[in-house]
Amino acid sequence: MDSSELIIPEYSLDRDCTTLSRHVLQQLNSFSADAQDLSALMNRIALAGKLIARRLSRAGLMEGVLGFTGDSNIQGESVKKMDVYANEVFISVFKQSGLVCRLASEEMDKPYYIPENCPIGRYTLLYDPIDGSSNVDINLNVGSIFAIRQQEGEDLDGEAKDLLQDGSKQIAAGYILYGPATVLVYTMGTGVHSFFLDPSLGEFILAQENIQIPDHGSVYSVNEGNFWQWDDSIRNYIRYVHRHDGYTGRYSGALVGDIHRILMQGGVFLYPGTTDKPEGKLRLLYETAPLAFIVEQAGGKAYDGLTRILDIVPDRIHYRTPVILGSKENVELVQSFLKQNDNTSNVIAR
Ligand code: AHM
Ligand code: MG
Repeated sequence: MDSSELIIPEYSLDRDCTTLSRHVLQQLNSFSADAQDLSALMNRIALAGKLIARRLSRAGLMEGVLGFTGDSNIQGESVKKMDVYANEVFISVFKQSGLVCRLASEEMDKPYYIPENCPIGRYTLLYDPIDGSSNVDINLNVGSIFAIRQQEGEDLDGEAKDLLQDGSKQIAAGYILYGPATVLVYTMGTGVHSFFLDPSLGEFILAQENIQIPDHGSVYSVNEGNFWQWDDSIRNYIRYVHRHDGYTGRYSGALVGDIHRILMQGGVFLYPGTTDKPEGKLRLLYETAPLAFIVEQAGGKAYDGLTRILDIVPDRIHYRTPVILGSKENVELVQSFLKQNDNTSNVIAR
C-alpha cells in the first residue's frame, strides 16, 4: 500500500471522530472541570435533539403524537403535543445530570428547578423546544433553540431574576434544525460551527467550522401577511425589494430553518412589531438572543430596529422583541429605511 492510499481513510476517520463534545473541548482548549461541564452540557442538548428528531421522524405513524393538547401556554398560544413532549425531553435529559439547576422555556410560565442539581449545577438552560410548531403536523422543518447562561447569585426567592440581563451573558447558544437531516449549530463565542446527525453512529459529527454569513444575500424572509400592520419604514423597505432586481422572498413559518438558510447563503430575516403586537412575536431570551449570538459570531448583524439585540435587557423571562437579523449589508439596508422615518415607534416600541 502506498502512502496516498492512507491519506483519504485517515482524513475521513478523523472527521468522523470530531463529535460535538470533543469539539467543545477543542474550542475551549482545556480539560478543566468547567470545560468538561460545558462539553457534557452540549452533549445533553444533543441527546435532546436526537430524541426529538426520532419522535418527529415517526410522528405521522404514531397515535396521539400530532395535533393540539387543547391548552394554551403563557403566551396565549395553543400548545401542540410535540411542544409538550419536546419540553419534557429537555427537562428529562438534564435531571440528575448535576449540570443544570434551572430550565426556562417558551412552554413554561416560570423556570423549572431541578433541586438535586442546584448545589453544583450553576448553569441555566433557556430553550424553545419546538420552534415553528405550526409546521409540525404537516411534516415540514422545525427547530429547537437554546442558550446557556451561568447562574449569578443564590436565587433565594426562586424568581431567576439574574436571567434578566443582556445577551452578553450567554456562554453558549445555538439551534437544532430538524429537516431532511438533523443539524446542530452552536457558538461559544469562538465562531459558529455546524454538526450533522449521522444516524448510523447516533452522533453529531462536525460538518463546518467557523461559518461566515455572506455580507449580502438575495433572500428577505418575512411574513408579508402583516404588511398593513407594519410601520411605514418597514413597508417602504418591502416596497424597495419588490421594485429592485436581485431579491427573493423565502419564509417557512419556522424561524430556525429561515435563519439557517440565511446563515449559509446570506439575506435578512425580519419579524417587526405590528399594530396588534408592537413588540413583535419572538421572545428574547430563548429565541432572538441565541440567534443573534450565532449571527454576530458569523459576521452578521442582529437588531430590534436600531438597538442591538444582544444589548437588550428584558424585564421578564418571556419578553418579546422585534427582530431584523442576517447579512450585514441587508440589515443595514433595512435600518436605512428606519432612519429615514421619524416615526419608528412600531418597530422598536416594547
Ligand atoms: P412558535 O415558537 O410558537 O412556533 O413561534 C415562533 C415562530 C417562528 O419560528 C416563526 O418565524 C414565526 O413564529 C412565524 O410566525 P407567523 O406565523 O406570525 O409568521
Ligand atoms: Mg418559538
